[in-house]
Amino acid sequence: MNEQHVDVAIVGAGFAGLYATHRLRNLQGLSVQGFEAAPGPGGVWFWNRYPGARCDFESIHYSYTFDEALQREWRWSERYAAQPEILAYLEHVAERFDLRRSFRFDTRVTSAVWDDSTERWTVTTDDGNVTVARYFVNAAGAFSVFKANEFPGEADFRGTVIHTSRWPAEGIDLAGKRVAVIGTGSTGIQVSQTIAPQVAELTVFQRTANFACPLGNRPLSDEEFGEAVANYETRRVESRDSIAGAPYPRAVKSALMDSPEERRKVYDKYYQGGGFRMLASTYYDLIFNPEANATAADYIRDRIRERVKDPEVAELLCPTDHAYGTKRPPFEIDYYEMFNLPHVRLVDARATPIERITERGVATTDREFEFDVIVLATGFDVGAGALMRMGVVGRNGRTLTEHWADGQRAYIGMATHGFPNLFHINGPQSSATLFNNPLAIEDSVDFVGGLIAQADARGHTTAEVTEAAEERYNELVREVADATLFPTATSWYMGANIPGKPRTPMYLFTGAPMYRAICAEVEAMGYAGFSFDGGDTSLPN
Ligand code: NA7
Repeated sequence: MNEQHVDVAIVGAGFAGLYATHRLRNLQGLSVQGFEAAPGPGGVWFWNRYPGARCDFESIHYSYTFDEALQREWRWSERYAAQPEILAYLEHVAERFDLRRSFRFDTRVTSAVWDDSTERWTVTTDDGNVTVARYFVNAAGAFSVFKANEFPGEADFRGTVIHTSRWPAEGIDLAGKRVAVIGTGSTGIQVSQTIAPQVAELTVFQRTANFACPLGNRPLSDEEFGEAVANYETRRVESRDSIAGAPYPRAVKSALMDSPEERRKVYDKYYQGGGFRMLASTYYDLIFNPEANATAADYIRDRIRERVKDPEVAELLCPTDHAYGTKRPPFEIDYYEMFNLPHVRLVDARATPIERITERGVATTDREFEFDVIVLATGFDVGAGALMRMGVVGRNGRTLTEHWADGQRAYIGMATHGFPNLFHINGPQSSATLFNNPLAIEDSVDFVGGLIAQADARGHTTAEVTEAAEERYNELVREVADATLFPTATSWYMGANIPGKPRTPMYLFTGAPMYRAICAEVEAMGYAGFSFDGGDTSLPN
Protein backbone atom coordinates (compact mmCIF):
# COMPACT_ATOMS: atom_id res chain seq x y z
CA MET A 1 0.00 0.00 0.00
CA ASN A 2 1.25 3.44 -0.98
CA GLU A 3 0.44 6.53 1.01
CA GLN A 4 0.86 9.96 -0.51
CA HIS A 5 0.14 13.41 0.90
CA VAL A 6 -1.32 16.22 -1.21
CA ASP A 7 -3.14 19.49 -0.74
CA VAL A 8 -6.22 18.48 -2.71
CA ALA A 9 -7.85 15.19 -3.72
CA ILE A 10 -10.27 15.53 -6.63
CA VAL A 11 -12.77 12.89 -7.76
CA GLY A 12 -13.77 13.04 -11.40
CA ALA A 13 -12.08 14.08 -14.65
CA GLY A 14 -15.01 15.65 -16.47
CA PHE A 15 -15.52 19.35 -17.11
CA ALA A 16 -15.40 19.98 -13.34
CA GLY A 17 -12.41 17.85 -12.33
CA LEU A 18 -10.28 19.02 -15.24
CA TYR A 19 -10.85 22.69 -14.56
CA ALA A 20 -10.45 22.17 -10.81
CA THR A 21 -7.06 20.58 -11.47
CA HIS A 22 -6.00 23.40 -13.75
CA ARG A 23 -7.12 26.10 -11.34
CA LEU A 24 -5.84 24.56 -8.12
CA ARG A 25 -2.61 23.05 -9.45
CA ASN A 26 -1.54 25.21 -12.39
CA LEU A 27 -2.81 28.57 -11.16
CA GLN A 28 -2.73 28.24 -7.37
CA GLY A 29 0.31 25.99 -7.08
CA LEU A 30 -1.37 23.37 -4.87
CA SER A 31 -0.48 19.69 -5.12
CA VAL A 32 -3.39 17.72 -6.54
CA GLN A 33 -4.24 14.05 -6.90
CA GLY A 34 -7.23 13.24 -9.07
CA PHE A 35 -9.12 9.96 -9.37
CA GLU A 36 -11.29 8.87 -12.26
CA ALA A 37 -13.19 5.60 -12.64
CA ALA A 38 -13.02 5.79 -16.45
CA PRO A 39 -9.83 5.00 -18.38
CA GLY A 40 -9.61 8.58 -19.61
CA PRO A 41 -10.90 12.12 -19.09
CA GLY A 42 -14.34 13.30 -20.23
CA GLY A 43 -16.73 12.45 -17.41
CA VAL A 44 -20.30 12.31 -18.62
CA TRP A 45 -19.02 12.78 -22.17
CA PHE A 46 -16.74 9.78 -21.81
CA TRP A 47 -19.53 7.44 -20.74
CA ASN A 48 -22.49 8.55 -22.82
CA ARG A 49 -21.46 7.23 -26.25
CA TYR A 50 -24.89 6.11 -27.34
CA PRO A 51 -25.90 6.98 -30.92
CA GLY A 52 -27.20 10.53 -31.12
CA ALA A 53 -25.68 11.76 -27.84
CA ARG A 54 -25.43 15.50 -28.23
CA CYS A 55 -25.41 18.61 -26.05
CA ASP A 56 -28.55 20.79 -25.96
CA PHE A 57 -26.52 23.97 -25.49
CA GLU A 58 -24.69 25.46 -28.45
CA SER A 59 -21.02 24.49 -28.47
CA ILE A 60 -19.85 28.09 -28.58
CA HIS A 61 -21.59 28.55 -25.21
CA TYR A 62 -21.09 25.05 -23.78
CA SER A 63 -17.30 25.31 -23.48
CA TYR A 64 -14.68 26.63 -21.12
CA THR A 65 -14.12 30.36 -20.89
CA PHE A 66 -11.00 30.38 -18.73
CA ASP A 67 -8.47 30.44 -21.54
CA GLU A 68 -8.73 32.99 -24.31
CA ALA A 69 -6.58 31.06 -26.79
CA LEU A 70 -8.48 27.80 -26.20
CA GLN A 71 -11.84 29.31 -27.05
CA ARG A 72 -10.38 31.05 -30.10
CA GLU A 73 -8.61 27.99 -31.44
CA TRP A 74 -11.03 25.10 -30.82
CA ARG A 75 -13.19 25.02 -33.96
CA TRP A 76 -16.61 23.47 -33.28
CA SER A 77 -18.05 21.82 -36.37
CA GLU A 78 -21.74 21.90 -35.50
CA ARG A 79 -24.04 24.34 -33.79
CA TYR A 80 -24.75 21.69 -31.11
CA ALA A 81 -21.78 19.37 -30.68
CA ALA A 82 -22.19 15.61 -30.63
CA GLN A 83 -20.57 13.48 -27.92
CA PRO A 84 -17.40 12.49 -29.87
CA GLU A 85 -16.53 16.12 -30.48
CA ILE A 86 -17.07 17.18 -26.86
CA LEU A 87 -14.98 14.22 -25.69
CA ALA A 88 -12.22 15.18 -28.14
CA TYR A 89 -12.39 18.74 -26.79
CA LEU A 90 -11.99 17.56 -23.19
CA GLU A 91 -9.12 15.27 -24.17
CA HIS A 92 -7.52 18.24 -25.89
CA VAL A 93 -7.96 20.36 -22.76
CA ALA A 94 -6.39 17.60 -20.64
CA GLU A 95 -3.33 17.57 -22.97
CA ARG A 96 -3.08 21.28 -23.47
CA PHE A 97 -2.99 22.05 -19.75
CA ASP A 98 -1.03 18.93 -18.86
CA LEU A 99 -3.79 17.64 -16.58
CA ARG A 100 -3.57 13.88 -17.18
CA ARG A 101 -0.52 13.47 -14.99
CA SER A 102 -2.50 14.53 -11.94
CA PHE A 103 -5.09 11.77 -12.42
CA ARG A 104 -5.13 8.08 -11.71
CA PHE A 105 -7.56 6.65 -14.25
CA ASP A 106 -9.42 3.34 -13.93
CA THR A 107 -9.45 4.12 -10.23
CA ARG A 108 -12.43 4.37 -7.92
CA VAL A 109 -12.57 6.00 -4.50
CA THR A 110 -13.75 3.38 -2.01
CA SER A 111 -13.70 5.54 1.11
CA ALA A 112 -12.97 9.10 2.18
CA VAL A 113 -12.69 9.66 5.91
CA TRP A 114 -12.13 12.94 7.76
CA ASP A 115 -9.70 12.84 10.65
CA ASP A 116 -10.34 15.64 13.13
CA SER A 117 -6.97 15.30 14.85
CA THR A 118 -4.88 15.67 11.70
CA GLU A 119 -7.46 17.78 9.85
CA ARG A 120 -7.01 15.67 6.75
CA TRP A 121 -9.11 13.51 4.45
CA THR A 122 -7.89 9.95 4.02
CA VAL A 123 -8.97 8.82 0.57
CA THR A 124 -8.70 5.12 -0.21
CA THR A 125 -8.94 3.84 -3.75
CA ASP A 126 -9.63 0.44 -5.30
CA ASP A 127 -5.98 0.16 -6.42
CA GLY A 128 -5.16 -0.25 -2.71
CA ASN A 129 -3.51 3.15 -2.34
CA VAL A 130 -4.19 5.84 0.22
CA THR A 131 -4.09 9.56 -0.38
CA VAL A 132 -4.08 11.96 2.53
CA ALA A 133 -5.35 15.40 1.55
CA ARG A 134 -6.12 18.72 3.19
CA TYR A 135 -9.07 19.27 0.86
CA PHE A 136 -11.43 16.89 -0.92
CA VAL A 137 -13.21 18.12 -4.06
CA ASN A 138 -16.26 16.24 -5.31
CA ALA A 139 -16.25 16.66 -9.09
CA ALA A 140 -17.87 13.26 -9.66
CA GLY A 141 -20.77 14.67 -11.63
CA ALA A 142 -24.54 14.79 -11.28
CA PHE A 143 -25.29 12.11 -13.88
CA SER A 144 -22.65 9.49 -13.19
CA VAL A 145 -24.74 6.81 -11.46
CA PHE A 146 -27.23 5.25 -13.83
CA LYS A 147 -30.40 3.57 -12.65
CA ALA A 148 -29.38 -0.08 -12.46
CA ASN A 149 -31.58 -3.14 -11.99
CA GLU A 150 -34.71 -1.23 -12.85
CA PHE A 151 -36.34 -4.38 -14.20
CA PRO A 152 -35.99 -7.93 -12.93
CA GLY A 153 -34.77 -10.54 -15.38
CA GLU A 154 -32.03 -8.59 -17.21
CA ALA A 155 -29.66 -11.55 -16.90
CA ASP A 156 -32.22 -13.87 -18.54
CA PHE A 157 -32.31 -11.93 -21.83
CA ARG A 158 -30.69 -13.82 -24.72
CA GLY A 159 -29.96 -10.66 -26.71
CA THR A 160 -28.10 -7.50 -25.74
CA VAL A 161 -29.41 -5.29 -22.96
CA ILE A 162 -27.55 -2.06 -22.29
CA HIS A 163 -27.97 1.23 -20.47
CA THR A 164 -27.25 4.20 -22.72
CA SER A 165 -24.47 5.43 -20.43
CA ARG A 166 -22.55 2.18 -20.88
CA TRP A 167 -22.62 2.08 -24.69
CA PRO A 168 -19.41 0.43 -25.87
CA ALA A 169 -16.86 2.55 -27.72
CA GLU A 170 -16.91 0.11 -30.65
CA GLY A 171 -20.70 0.53 -30.93
CA ILE A 172 -23.44 -2.07 -31.27
CA ASP A 173 -24.52 -3.40 -34.64
CA LEU A 174 -28.20 -2.56 -34.82
CA ALA A 175 -28.71 -3.14 -38.54
CA GLY A 176 -31.72 -5.34 -39.16
CA LYS A 177 -32.34 -5.82 -35.44
CA ARG A 178 -35.54 -5.62 -33.42
CA VAL A 179 -34.76 -2.93 -30.86
CA ALA A 180 -36.55 -1.64 -27.77
CA VAL A 181 -35.83 1.75 -26.23
CA ILE A 182 -37.18 2.15 -22.70
CA GLY A 183 -37.44 5.78 -21.61
CA THR A 184 -38.39 9.01 -23.35
CA GLY A 185 -36.27 11.61 -21.55
CA SER A 186 -33.54 13.58 -23.35
CA THR A 187 -31.51 10.40 -23.84
CA GLY A 188 -34.33 8.12 -25.02
CA ILE A 189 -35.41 10.71 -27.56
CA GLN A 190 -31.87 11.25 -28.90
CA VAL A 191 -31.11 7.56 -29.22
CA SER A 192 -34.48 6.60 -30.74
CA GLN A 193 -34.46 9.21 -33.49
CA THR A 194 -30.87 8.32 -34.37
CA ILE A 195 -31.18 4.54 -34.59
CA ALA A 196 -34.64 4.42 -36.18
CA PRO A 197 -33.29 4.45 -39.77
CA GLN A 198 -30.88 1.55 -39.07
CA VAL A 199 -33.07 -0.97 -37.32
CA ALA A 200 -35.64 -3.49 -38.56
CA GLU A 201 -38.13 -2.63 -35.82
CA LEU A 202 -38.06 0.03 -33.14
CA THR A 203 -40.36 -0.10 -30.14
CA VAL A 204 -40.34 2.90 -27.80
CA PHE A 205 -41.66 2.32 -24.28
CA GLN A 206 -43.01 5.59 -22.93
CA ARG A 207 -44.14 5.99 -19.34
CA THR A 208 -44.33 9.79 -19.41
CA ALA A 209 -44.74 11.82 -22.59
CA ASN A 210 -42.40 14.81 -22.74
CA PHE A 211 -42.51 18.32 -24.15
CA ALA A 212 -39.73 17.94 -26.73
CA CYS A 213 -39.01 20.89 -29.01
CA PRO A 214 -36.74 21.13 -32.07
CA LEU A 215 -33.03 21.55 -31.38
CA GLY A 216 -32.16 23.26 -34.64
CA ASN A 217 -28.78 21.68 -35.20
CA ARG A 218 -26.74 22.48 -38.30
CA PRO A 219 -23.09 22.80 -39.27
CA LEU A 220 -21.43 25.82 -37.70
CA SER A 221 -20.43 28.12 -40.54
CA ASP A 222 -17.13 30.01 -40.65
CA GLU A 223 -19.11 33.18 -40.37
CA GLU A 224 -20.94 32.05 -37.21
CA PHE A 225 -17.74 30.75 -35.64
CA GLY A 226 -15.86 33.95 -36.54
CA GLU A 227 -18.62 36.03 -35.03
CA ALA A 228 -18.54 33.95 -31.84
CA VAL A 229 -14.76 34.32 -31.49
CA ALA A 230 -14.88 38.05 -32.12
CA ASN A 231 -17.55 38.53 -29.46
CA TYR A 232 -16.59 35.96 -26.86
CA GLU A 233 -15.79 38.54 -24.24
CA THR A 234 -19.26 40.11 -24.19
CA ARG A 235 -21.06 36.82 -24.91
CA ARG A 236 -19.59 35.12 -21.89
CA VAL A 237 -20.61 38.02 -19.66
CA GLU A 238 -24.12 37.92 -21.12
CA SER A 239 -24.22 34.15 -20.60
CA ARG A 240 -23.37 34.42 -16.95
CA ASP A 241 -26.07 37.04 -16.59
CA SER A 242 -28.79 34.89 -18.21
CA ILE A 243 -31.15 32.43 -16.55
CA ALA A 244 -29.97 29.53 -18.71
CA GLY A 245 -26.31 30.51 -18.57
CA ALA A 246 -26.32 31.17 -22.31
CA PRO A 247 -26.93 34.53 -23.97
CA TYR A 248 -30.56 33.93 -24.89
CA PRO A 249 -33.00 36.84 -25.03
CA ARG A 250 -34.50 37.42 -21.60
CA ALA A 251 -38.25 36.87 -21.24
CA VAL A 252 -39.72 40.07 -19.83
CA LYS A 253 -43.45 39.54 -20.24
CA SER A 254 -46.10 37.36 -18.68
CA ALA A 255 -47.65 34.92 -21.14
CA LEU A 256 -51.00 36.29 -20.03
CA MET A 257 -50.19 39.82 -21.18
CA ASP A 258 -50.23 38.81 -24.83
CA SER A 259 -53.22 37.95 -27.02
CA PRO A 260 -53.40 34.37 -28.36
CA GLU A 261 -52.18 35.67 -31.76
CA GLU A 262 -49.23 37.50 -30.22
CA ARG A 263 -48.35 34.45 -28.14
CA ARG A 264 -48.45 32.25 -31.20
CA LYS A 265 -45.87 34.51 -32.90
CA VAL A 266 -43.59 34.37 -29.86
CA TYR A 267 -43.85 30.59 -29.56
CA ASP A 268 -43.39 30.12 -33.33
CA LYS A 269 -40.20 32.17 -33.17
CA TYR A 270 -38.63 30.17 -30.34
CA TYR A 271 -40.03 26.70 -31.00
CA GLN A 272 -38.27 26.32 -34.31
CA GLY A 273 -34.71 25.42 -33.43
CA GLY A 274 -34.32 27.53 -30.36
CA GLY A 275 -33.32 24.90 -27.82
CA PHE A 276 -33.72 26.24 -24.29
CA ARG A 277 -34.92 29.59 -25.65
CA MET A 278 -38.41 28.06 -25.73
CA LEU A 279 -38.32 28.15 -21.93
CA ALA A 280 -35.94 31.04 -21.22
CA SER A 281 -36.90 33.59 -23.86
CA THR A 282 -40.65 33.34 -24.35
CA TYR A 283 -42.43 34.34 -21.12
CA TYR A 284 -40.99 34.73 -17.63
CA ASP A 285 -43.94 33.18 -15.80
CA LEU A 286 -44.12 29.79 -17.50
CA ILE A 287 -42.47 28.17 -14.54
CA PHE A 288 -44.50 30.03 -11.90
CA ASN A 289 -48.04 30.29 -13.18
CA PRO A 290 -50.10 27.26 -14.28
CA GLU A 291 -52.27 29.37 -16.56
CA ALA A 292 -49.24 30.89 -18.30
CA ASN A 293 -47.63 27.46 -18.51
CA ALA A 294 -50.72 26.00 -20.14
CA THR A 295 -50.33 28.38 -23.09
CA ALA A 296 -46.89 26.93 -23.88
CA ALA A 297 -48.00 23.37 -23.15
CA ASP A 298 -50.99 23.72 -25.50
CA TYR A 299 -48.75 25.18 -28.19
CA ILE A 300 -46.27 22.30 -28.02
CA ARG A 301 -49.04 19.68 -27.98
CA ASP A 302 -50.49 21.27 -31.13
CA ARG A 303 -47.12 20.97 -32.89
CA ILE A 304 -46.89 17.30 -31.86
CA ARG A 305 -50.35 16.65 -33.31
CA GLU A 306 -49.30 18.33 -36.57
CA ARG A 307 -46.15 16.24 -36.88
CA VAL A 308 -47.49 12.79 -36.02
CA LYS A 309 -49.90 11.34 -38.60
CA ASP A 310 -51.71 8.72 -36.51
CA PRO A 311 -53.98 10.71 -34.15
CA GLU A 312 -53.88 8.01 -31.47
CA VAL A 313 -50.09 7.93 -31.43
CA ALA A 314 -50.02 11.73 -31.46
CA GLU A 315 -52.31 11.89 -28.43
CA LEU A 316 -50.15 9.41 -26.57
CA LEU A 317 -47.10 11.56 -27.31
CA CYS A 318 -48.80 14.65 -25.88
CA PRO A 319 -47.83 15.20 -22.22
CA THR A 320 -50.80 15.64 -19.93
CA ASP A 321 -49.50 14.94 -16.45
CA HIS A 322 -47.01 17.75 -15.86
CA ALA A 323 -46.46 21.40 -16.65
CA TYR A 324 -44.00 22.37 -19.39
CA GLY A 325 -40.46 22.70 -18.03
CA THR A 326 -41.13 20.96 -14.71
CA LYS A 327 -39.41 17.88 -16.09
CA ARG A 328 -36.17 18.60 -17.93
CA PRO A 329 -37.32 19.51 -21.44
CA PRO A 330 -35.73 17.34 -24.13
CA PHE A 331 -34.82 18.57 -27.60
CA GLU A 332 -35.19 16.62 -30.80
CA ILE A 333 -34.47 16.58 -34.50
CA ASP A 334 -37.09 14.33 -36.12
CA TYR A 335 -38.37 12.41 -33.12
CA TYR A 336 -42.04 12.99 -33.83
CA GLU A 337 -41.79 12.27 -37.59
CA MET A 338 -40.06 9.01 -36.63
CA PHE A 339 -43.40 7.68 -35.39
CA ASN A 340 -44.76 8.01 -38.96
CA LEU A 341 -42.36 5.27 -40.09
CA PRO A 342 -44.00 1.85 -40.51
CA HIS A 343 -41.40 -0.01 -38.43
CA VAL A 344 -41.60 2.28 -35.37
CA ARG A 345 -44.20 1.76 -32.66
CA LEU A 346 -44.99 3.41 -29.34
CA VAL A 347 -45.99 1.42 -26.27
CA ASP A 348 -47.81 3.08 -23.40
CA ALA A 349 -45.76 1.93 -20.44
CA ARG A 350 -48.01 3.79 -18.04
CA ALA A 351 -51.21 1.99 -19.09
CA THR A 352 -49.36 -1.33 -19.31
CA PRO A 353 -46.19 -1.01 -17.19
CA ILE A 354 -43.08 -3.06 -17.87
CA GLU A 355 -42.95 -5.93 -15.38
CA ARG A 356 -39.72 -7.64 -16.32
CA ILE A 357 -37.17 -8.49 -18.93
CA THR A 358 -37.57 -12.03 -20.17
CA GLU A 359 -35.43 -14.43 -22.18
CA ARG A 360 -36.98 -13.13 -25.38
CA GLY A 361 -37.68 -9.48 -24.64
CA VAL A 362 -39.90 -7.31 -22.47
CA ALA A 363 -43.00 -8.35 -20.56
CA THR A 364 -45.56 -5.68 -19.79
CA THR A 365 -48.69 -6.26 -17.75
CA ASP A 366 -50.58 -7.38 -20.85
CA ARG A 367 -48.10 -9.08 -23.21
CA GLU A 368 -44.55 -10.07 -24.10
CA PHE A 369 -42.53 -8.31 -26.82
CA GLU A 370 -39.59 -9.98 -28.59
CA PHE A 371 -36.35 -8.09 -29.20
CA ASP A 372 -32.71 -8.56 -30.20
CA VAL A 373 -31.51 -5.46 -28.34
CA ILE A 374 -32.98 -3.62 -25.35
CA VAL A 375 -31.74 -0.08 -24.76
CA LEU A 376 -32.33 1.26 -21.27
CA ALA A 377 -32.63 5.05 -21.37
CA THR A 378 -34.02 5.08 -17.87
CA GLY A 379 -31.96 7.86 -16.33
CA PHE A 380 -29.71 8.46 -13.35
CA ASP A 381 -29.54 8.87 -9.59
CA VAL A 382 -29.06 12.58 -10.21
CA GLY A 383 -27.19 14.80 -7.78
CA ALA A 384 -24.41 13.54 -5.55
CA GLY A 385 -25.30 9.90 -6.21
CA ALA A 386 -21.68 9.07 -6.97
CA LEU A 387 -20.34 10.68 -3.80
CA MET A 388 -23.00 8.86 -1.74
CA ARG A 389 -21.44 5.59 -2.93
CA MET A 390 -17.87 6.50 -1.97
CA GLY A 391 -18.07 5.78 1.75
CA VAL A 392 -17.65 9.38 2.86
CA VAL A 393 -17.32 9.81 6.64
CA GLY A 394 -17.16 13.26 8.19
CA ARG A 395 -16.69 14.70 11.65
CA ASN A 396 -17.48 12.37 14.59
CA GLY A 397 -17.78 9.32 12.34
CA ARG A 398 -21.02 10.56 10.76
CA THR A 399 -21.49 9.25 7.25
CA LEU A 400 -22.69 11.37 4.37
CA THR A 401 -25.48 8.85 3.80
CA GLU A 402 -26.71 9.47 7.37
CA HIS A 403 -26.44 13.23 7.01
CA TRP A 404 -28.43 13.12 3.78
CA ALA A 405 -31.04 10.60 4.92
CA ASP A 406 -33.76 13.23 4.39
CA GLY A 407 -32.31 14.59 1.17
CA GLN A 408 -29.03 15.84 -0.24
CA ARG A 409 -28.22 19.33 0.90
CA ALA A 410 -25.27 21.62 0.43
CA TYR A 411 -24.82 25.26 1.33
CA ILE A 412 -24.74 27.24 -1.93
CA GLY A 413 -24.42 23.80 -3.54
CA MET A 414 -20.81 23.53 -2.40
CA ALA A 415 -20.39 22.63 1.28
CA THR A 416 -22.00 20.30 3.79
CA HIS A 417 -22.05 20.70 7.57
CA GLY A 418 -20.00 18.07 9.40
CA PHE A 419 -17.76 17.53 6.38
CA PRO A 420 -14.99 20.13 6.68
CA ASN A 421 -12.80 20.91 3.68
CA LEU A 422 -15.10 18.93 1.36
CA PHE A 423 -16.38 20.93 -1.58
CA HIS A 424 -18.88 19.93 -4.25
CA ILE A 425 -18.70 21.20 -7.80
CA ASN A 426 -22.12 20.99 -9.45
CA GLY A 427 -23.41 19.86 -6.08
CA PRO A 428 -26.93 19.32 -4.81
CA GLN A 429 -28.91 22.50 -4.15
CA SER A 430 -26.73 24.57 -6.45
CA SER A 431 -28.32 26.01 -9.56
CA ALA A 432 -25.30 24.84 -11.51
CA THR A 433 -26.73 21.59 -12.86
CA LEU A 434 -29.62 23.55 -14.35
CA PHE A 435 -27.72 26.00 -16.47
CA ASN A 436 -24.96 25.93 -19.06
CA ASN A 437 -22.62 23.65 -17.17
CA PRO A 438 -19.06 24.58 -18.13
CA LEU A 439 -19.64 28.16 -17.00
CA ALA A 440 -21.38 27.06 -13.80
CA ILE A 441 -18.48 24.72 -13.10
CA GLU A 442 -15.85 27.40 -13.64
CA ASP A 443 -17.66 29.71 -11.23
CA SER A 444 -17.92 27.05 -8.51
CA VAL A 445 -14.29 25.97 -8.91
CA ASP A 446 -13.16 29.61 -8.77
CA PHE A 447 -15.20 30.09 -5.59
CA VAL A 448 -13.61 27.04 -3.97
CA GLY A 449 -10.14 28.05 -5.17
CA GLY A 450 -10.65 31.52 -3.72
CA LEU A 451 -11.82 30.13 -0.41
CA ILE A 452 -8.83 27.79 -0.10
CA ALA A 453 -6.44 30.62 -1.01
CA GLN A 454 -7.96 32.89 1.66
CA ALA A 455 -7.88 30.17 4.31
CA ASP A 456 -4.24 29.35 3.47
CA ALA A 457 -3.24 33.01 3.48
CA ARG A 458 -4.69 33.43 6.95
CA GLY A 459 -3.29 30.21 8.30
CA HIS A 460 -6.64 28.46 8.74
CA THR A 461 -6.70 24.72 8.35
CA THR A 462 -10.42 23.92 8.25
CA ALA A 463 -13.40 25.47 6.52
CA GLU A 464 -16.87 24.12 7.28
CA VAL A 465 -20.32 25.47 6.70
CA THR A 466 -22.18 26.05 9.96
CA GLU A 467 -25.31 24.07 10.73
CA ALA A 468 -27.34 27.28 10.86
CA ALA A 469 -26.13 28.47 7.45
CA GLU A 470 -26.83 25.10 5.87
CA GLU A 471 -30.31 25.07 7.36
CA ARG A 472 -31.10 28.65 6.31
CA TYR A 473 -29.95 27.93 2.79
CA ASN A 474 -32.00 24.73 2.72
CA GLU A 475 -35.07 26.79 3.65
CA LEU A 476 -34.29 29.17 0.81
CA VAL A 477 -34.07 26.27 -1.64
CA ARG A 478 -37.48 25.02 -0.46
CA GLU A 479 -39.08 28.47 -0.52
CA VAL A 480 -37.88 29.08 -4.07
CA ALA A 481 -39.14 25.64 -5.15
CA ASP A 482 -42.53 26.30 -3.56
CA ALA A 483 -42.84 29.51 -5.55
CA THR A 484 -42.50 27.50 -8.77
CA LEU A 485 -44.32 24.63 -10.44
CA PHE A 486 -41.32 22.25 -10.11
CA PRO A 487 -42.67 20.41 -7.04
CA THR A 488 -45.83 19.48 -8.97
CA ALA A 489 -43.95 17.03 -11.24
CA THR A 490 -42.35 13.66 -10.63
CA SER A 491 -38.86 14.42 -11.86
CA TRP A 492 -35.19 14.13 -11.02
CA TYR A 493 -35.30 17.87 -10.26
CA MET A 494 -37.19 16.75 -7.13
CA GLY A 495 -35.21 13.55 -6.56
CA ALA A 496 -38.40 11.73 -7.46
CA ASN A 497 -37.14 9.46 -10.25
CA ILE A 498 -35.52 7.03 -7.83
CA PRO A 499 -37.76 4.85 -5.66
CA GLY A 500 -37.07 5.51 -1.97
CA LYS A 501 -35.03 8.69 -2.56
CA PRO A 502 -36.38 11.55 -0.43
CA ARG A 503 -38.58 13.84 -2.49
CA THR A 504 -37.01 17.24 -2.02
CA PRO A 505 -35.85 20.05 -4.33
CA MET A 506 -32.45 18.95 -5.60
CA TYR A 507 -31.60 22.40 -6.93
CA LEU A 508 -32.01 26.10 -6.30
CA PHE A 509 -34.49 26.92 -9.05
CA THR A 510 -33.38 30.49 -9.66
CA GLY A 511 -31.17 30.19 -12.73
CA ALA A 512 -27.68 31.61 -13.12
CA PRO A 513 -27.90 35.31 -12.20
CA MET A 514 -29.43 34.94 -8.73
CA TYR A 515 -27.38 31.88 -7.82
CA ARG A 516 -24.21 33.65 -8.90
CA ALA A 517 -25.23 36.74 -6.94
CA ILE A 518 -25.71 34.65 -3.78
CA CYS A 519 -22.27 33.06 -4.18
CA ALA A 520 -20.68 36.45 -4.85
CA GLU A 521 -22.33 37.87 -1.73
CA VAL A 522 -21.06 34.97 0.40
CA GLU A 523 -17.56 35.59 -0.92
CA ALA A 524 -17.75 39.36 -0.52
CA MET A 525 -18.75 38.90 3.12
CA GLY A 526 -15.58 36.91 3.81
CA TYR A 527 -17.22 33.54 3.11
CA ALA A 528 -20.24 34.13 5.29
CA GLY A 529 -21.76 30.94 6.61
CA PHE A 530 -18.40 29.17 6.80
CA SER A 531 -16.63 28.54 10.07
CA PHE A 532 -12.83 28.55 9.89
CA ASP A 533 -10.94 26.43 12.41
CA GLY A 534 -14.25 25.98 14.24
CA GLY A 535 -14.35 29.67 15.09
CA ASP A 536 -16.09 32.75 13.83
CA THR A 537 -18.65 32.16 11.11
CA SER A 538 -16.67 34.12 8.58
CA LEU A 539 -13.19 35.37 7.95
CA PRO A 540 -12.60 38.94 9.09
CA ASN A 541 -12.61 41.29 6.14
P1 NA7 B 1 -34.37 11.00 -17.56
O1 NA7 B 1 -34.65 12.38 -17.98
O2 NA7 B 1 -34.44 10.70 -16.10
O3 NA7 B 1 -35.37 10.05 -18.36
C1 NA7 B 1 -35.53 8.70 -18.02
C2 NA7 B 1 -36.68 8.12 -18.81
O4 NA7 B 1 -36.80 6.75 -18.47
C3 NA7 B 1 -38.00 8.78 -18.47
O5 NA7 B 1 -38.78 8.82 -19.64
C4 NA7 B 1 -38.59 7.80 -17.46
O6 NA7 B 1 -39.98 7.86 -17.36
C5 NA7 B 1 -38.14 6.48 -18.07
N1 NA7 B 1 -38.18 5.40 -17.09
C6 NA7 B 1 -37.44 5.28 -15.97
N2 NA7 B 1 -37.79 4.16 -15.31
C7 NA7 B 1 -38.77 3.57 -16.04
C8 NA7 B 1 -39.56 2.39 -15.88
N3 NA7 B 1 -39.40 1.60 -14.82
N4 NA7 B 1 -40.49 2.10 -16.81
C9 NA7 B 1 -40.65 2.92 -17.88
N5 NA7 B 1 -39.95 4.04 -18.10
C10 NA7 B 1 -39.03 4.36 -17.18
O7 NA7 B 1 -32.93 10.52 -18.03
P2 NA7 B 1 -32.17 10.88 -19.39
O8 NA7 B 1 -31.01 9.97 -19.48
O9 NA7 B 1 -33.10 10.92 -20.52
O10 NA7 B 1 -31.67 12.34 -19.17
C11 NA7 B 1 -30.82 12.67 -18.08
C12 NA7 B 1 -30.17 13.98 -18.30
O11 NA7 B 1 -29.03 13.83 -19.14
C13 NA7 B 1 -30.93 14.99 -19.03
O12 NA7 B 1 -31.89 15.61 -18.31
C14 NA7 B 1 -29.87 15.94 -19.51
O13 NA7 B 1 -29.52 16.84 -18.50
C15 NA7 B 1 -28.79 15.04 -19.83
P3 NA7 B 1 -40.68 8.81 -16.24
O14 NA7 B 1 -40.53 10.21 -16.77
O15 NA7 B 1 -39.92 8.61 -14.97
O16 NA7 B 1 -42.07 8.33 -16.15
